[in-house]
Amino acid sequence: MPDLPVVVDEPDMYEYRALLAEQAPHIRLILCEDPAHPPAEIAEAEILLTWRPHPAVLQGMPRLKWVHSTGAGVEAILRSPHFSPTVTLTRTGNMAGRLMAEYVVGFLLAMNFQMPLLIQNQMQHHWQRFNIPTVEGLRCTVLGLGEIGGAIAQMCKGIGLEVVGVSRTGGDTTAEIPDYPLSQLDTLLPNTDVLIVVVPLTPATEGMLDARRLNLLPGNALVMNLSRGPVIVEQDLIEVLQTRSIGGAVLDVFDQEPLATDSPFWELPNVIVTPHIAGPYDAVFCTQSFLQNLERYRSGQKLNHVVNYEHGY
Ligand code: OXD
Repeated sequence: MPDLPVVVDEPDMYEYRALLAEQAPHIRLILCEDPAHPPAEIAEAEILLTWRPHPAVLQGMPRLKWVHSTGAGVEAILRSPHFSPTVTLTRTGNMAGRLMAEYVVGFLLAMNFQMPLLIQNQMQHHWQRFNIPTVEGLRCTVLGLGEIGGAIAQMCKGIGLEVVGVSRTGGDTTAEIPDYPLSQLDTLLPNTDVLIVVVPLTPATEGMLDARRLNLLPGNALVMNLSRGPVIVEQDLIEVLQTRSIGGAVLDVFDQEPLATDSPFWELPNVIVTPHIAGPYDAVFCTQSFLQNLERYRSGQKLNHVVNYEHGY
C-alpha cells in the first residue's frame, strides 16, 4: 500500500517532524508552516495531526477521513465550522491522568498551607504564624470521572480525602470511587469542600457551574478548574470569590487564553492562576499514540480513543 500523506497543523510541528522522521521515516509529512495559507498538496491527504486546526487547513482537505488530536480536549476541532462529522476524530488518551492528579494534590496542599499569603509575607519580610489544618477527611467531588478524573480521584483518596465522582450517567465503579450521575450534582455540592472540574467542554457542560450552583458550595470550598474556562460562568465565579461565598480557587483554564492582563483573577488573594499547564504536553507520547492509530488505520482496524460525537468527547 503506498504511503498515505499526513498533514501536520500543530504549534510543535517541527518536534513532531523530528519524532516521526525517527520512528516512521516512510511517512510523507506535509507541514502547515503558515496554517492560514497551507500548501496545495494537503488537498490529496486524508489524515490530519493537529491540536487546533486552522479553518483554512480543514477547508483545504476535501478528502479528509481521520483527524488525530494531540490533546485530550477536542472541542476546538468539533466546533470548527469546517469540521465534518463524517470524519473520524481520535484524541491522545491515557496521557494526562497522573500529572494532572499531581497538579491537583500539589495545589490543594498549597492552598491549604495558604501559599499565596506565605509568599506575600516572605516578600514583605513579614513573620506571621498560623495553624494549618490537615486535608484529611475533606470532602472532594471530582466533576468528570473519566480517565483523567479517575486518576485524580484515586490520588486525592490516597492523601485521605473523602472522594466522590460525577459523570454523565454515573454508576462506573472501575475507579473504586462512588460515581454519581450529573442529575445529582446539586445534592452533592453542599457537601463538597474541594470541587475538581475536569469535564470536557460540550454543549451540555458549557456554563454548568453558574452562580446558582456555585452558591450551593459551602463557604470554605475550593474550586479547581483544569478543564476549560467556559464550563464555569467566569463572571459568576469572580463574584463568589470576591464576596468570599466560597473559600478560593485554583484556575488553570479561562474563557480567554492567555488570561487578559486586567482580569480580576490575577488580583484575588484567594486565587492561584496557572497558565494552562495542568495537562502535560508530551510530543513523544502523542507521537506514539498517533503511530499506534496509524497502524490500525492502515490495516482497517477500529481506532483507539475515538471521539463520540453525540457526547462531544
Ligand atoms: C488538552 C489540554 O486538552 O491540555 O490536552 O487542555
